[in-house]
Amino acid sequence: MGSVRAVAGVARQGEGGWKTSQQSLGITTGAQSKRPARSGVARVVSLAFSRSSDRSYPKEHLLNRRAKATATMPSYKLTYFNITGLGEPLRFLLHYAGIDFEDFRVEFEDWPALKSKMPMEQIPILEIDGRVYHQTRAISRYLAKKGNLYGSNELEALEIDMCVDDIEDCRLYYSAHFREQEPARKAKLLELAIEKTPWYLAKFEQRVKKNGGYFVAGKLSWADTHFSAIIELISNIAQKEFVKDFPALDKLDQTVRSTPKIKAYLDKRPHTKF
Ligand SMILES: N[C@@H](CCC(=O)N[C@@H](CS)C(=O)NCC(=O)O)C(=O)O
Repeated sequence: MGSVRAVAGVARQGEGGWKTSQQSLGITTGAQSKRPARSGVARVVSLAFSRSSDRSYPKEHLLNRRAKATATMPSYKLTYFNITGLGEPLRFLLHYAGIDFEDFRVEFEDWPALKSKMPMEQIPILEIDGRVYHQTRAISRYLAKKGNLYGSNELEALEIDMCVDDIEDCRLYYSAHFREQEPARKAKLLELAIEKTPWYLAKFEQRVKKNGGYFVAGKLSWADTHFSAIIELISNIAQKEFVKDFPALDKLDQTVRSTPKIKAYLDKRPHTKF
């Protein structure tokens, strides 16, 4: 653990808003996890590594047995980059469900040292009582059940999954652009993503209009929260406010963003480019 230190700018959300703190290393202690869950409260921390020889991600981050043994409420820790990206749909769900969690934000320069410690060498991961879970959509389903955002029956759940996968199909064009290193190909991939997006959004617009203003069954589900998080991401990458051309989607996005717990998070979240 000696190789890890909390950094300046580490932020903690308390009643007075975001506060810097040197205290948190992003490790959930037994004492912390005894605290009863507070609605929609997250601690945001960043991780930095010293330049010493041991640059490993401490085991305590991944498996905190002490926390597990002493917790009265499950402890949740989300690890993702300090951007919206694939972390944001999970942050929306955690806040919406009123789950007290640690919002652990990794700086890009620290990622190489952390990568090999992750189950699939990628993030986001969610630790629940020190156990590590990965894959955004798998975690989302778990959280959506906690927040009652996964439909009222199996067929609604199927429809929600279907919509999320459609949203992901659209996002993947941006992911291809993001991953490409060669400048000309990168620019071409962004062009392609921007060209494809309205086709997806037109389909989504029809669906949302038909379903009473939501993706599925006339009520809020994690398809809606996922959409809102992803449309923000791709709009920022493309520098284009796509939803303005799609009134039903625009309204749905505002509905998601004005749900009290998501709004409270949005009002206080760190400002990031993506
Ligand atoms: N299928 C995974 C994809 C995760 C993923 O693509 N993570 C990216 C960030 S959005 C990542 O870790 N990139 C760094 C890397 O691959 O080294 C999921 O949905 O969680």
